[in-house]
Amino acid sequence: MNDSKLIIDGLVKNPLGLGFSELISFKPADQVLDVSRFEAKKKGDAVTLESLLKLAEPLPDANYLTLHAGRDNFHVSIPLESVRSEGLLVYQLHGKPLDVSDGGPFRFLIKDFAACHSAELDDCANVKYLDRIELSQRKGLDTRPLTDEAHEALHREQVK
Ligand SMILES: Nc1nc2c(c(=O)[nH]1)N[C@H]1C(S)=C(S)[C@@H](COP(=O)(O)O)O[C@H]1N2
Ligand SMILES: [Mo]
Repeated sequence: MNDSKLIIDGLVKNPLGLGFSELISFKPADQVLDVSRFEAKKKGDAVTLESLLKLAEPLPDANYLTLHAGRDNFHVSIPLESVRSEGLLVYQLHGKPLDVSDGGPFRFLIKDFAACHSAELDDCANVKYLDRIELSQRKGLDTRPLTDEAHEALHREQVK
């Protein structure tokens, strides 16, 4: 049994904790099957960020969305408006919760992401082991590497 919950909190009307069983019962229009069509190397099925936000109801002063991965202390903060229609939450592969080896149980994915280190919505913002989405007025924690050296080191660390 996988009972991990994804928390959505901060500047929202309805703070949420959602698990596999809730996500799998989202309606078909909110489901995005087979994310490999956006980028061949990513895999699994997702729900749209928009469907999560519809439930959580961000407050008017929520300007930033911060993606937290406690597992390896990785965090990314991006302007909410830029990611609203682009964000996906990957949560299953072949009908089972997404494995940690694939960045699960929850993995954020931007449909049209830029190359690492080239824009706000870059591959580095595709946060694995996501456990919390936090809405805030100002930019939140962002631990994406700033230099090419630090970025290369992070990528080396991630090679399985
Ligand atoms: N939790 C977590 N998510 C992460 C990272 C990380 O170090 N930890 N690295 C990021 C970076 S720098 C990149 S380029 C992508 C790589 O995704 P991939 O493993 O699917 O290629 O994951 C991003 N998500
Ligand atoms: Mo990256």
